[in-house]
Amino acid sequence: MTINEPTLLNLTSARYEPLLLRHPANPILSSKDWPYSINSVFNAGATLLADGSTLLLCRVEDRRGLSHLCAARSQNGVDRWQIDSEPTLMPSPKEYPEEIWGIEDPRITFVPELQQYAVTYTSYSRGGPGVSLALTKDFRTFERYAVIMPPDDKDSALLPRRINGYWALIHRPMTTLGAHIWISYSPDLRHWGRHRLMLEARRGAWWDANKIGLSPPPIETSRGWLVLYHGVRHTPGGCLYRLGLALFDLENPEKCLLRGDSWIFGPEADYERNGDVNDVVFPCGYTMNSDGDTINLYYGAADCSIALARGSVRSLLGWLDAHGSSEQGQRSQDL
Ligand code: BMA
Repeated sequence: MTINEPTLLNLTSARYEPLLLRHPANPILSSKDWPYSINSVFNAGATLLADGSTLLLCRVEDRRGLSHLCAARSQNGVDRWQIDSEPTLMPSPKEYPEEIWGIEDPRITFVPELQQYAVTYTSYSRGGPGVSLALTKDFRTFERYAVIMPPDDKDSALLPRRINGYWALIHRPMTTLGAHIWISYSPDLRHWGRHRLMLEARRGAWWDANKIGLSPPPIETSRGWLVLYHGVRHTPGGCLYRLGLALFDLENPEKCLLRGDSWIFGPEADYERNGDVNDVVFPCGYTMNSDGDTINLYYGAADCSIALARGSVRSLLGWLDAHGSSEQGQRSQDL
């Protein structure tokens, strides 16, 4: 037996090197930190601002059950959060009827060409969740593009630059094929087409069977777009949300180069296992340290709080080299 041969022993999670390390201050934000009365705060988009501070655009659920977005800013991305004293982006169902049941799960992409941040979020309409887009320079005023992907669709992020002249949006429509990750292209951020399947949920007993979705926006590396995605395992005890890894071609992002077989991060800590929805880790954003390698992953824990885990892009890529395969990724191209 060589050291690289997979064995039952190294398939047990206890023997895996942890790739994402939980911050000791977790959870870093919860309802008790909020300047106004809320039910819960979770699933936050994240970005670094021009001054180097961290901005989280948090999903806040009020006590009606409807969500809005609220910005929290911190110098170190860990504590001393300055939270907007009132909601930063509220659903506006009069102008945007698709937001009647709230707005959720934002992902933030800084777009150098526009010198603006693109925020994609779920708008919860009578017809189900859809994908909406807004642009902002400062997270105080927003230019809303309204729904860009009709229901049932969510888990979306814009790539930071055009691919062959077109903007590219990753998203997760529900189709008769299942809940898979797709990519679509647009010349102007308003008209979308050339829809392609990017990564499909596996079937049967797999951890990512039946339902997957993009987690934070893809991480651009010299080897490709590194994608953290969530897989949802339906069990008799409820759903289990865990994270996996895949790598996509830089100039042809619908082409999966590598996909890991095992999940790399799942609910373990008490604040991830118990909450409004048990057993959920749900990252919507990350920031990159100045070393160009350390990522700070911000994730919703059990639909109740926001937590932070740190990892290294180099280690994530190394793990994919050791544990990923190109066949699993390639299969979705065959459909
Ligand atoms: C998903 C999304 C997330 C949520 C998760 C667990 O479908 O709606 O907002 O955190 O379910 O409830």
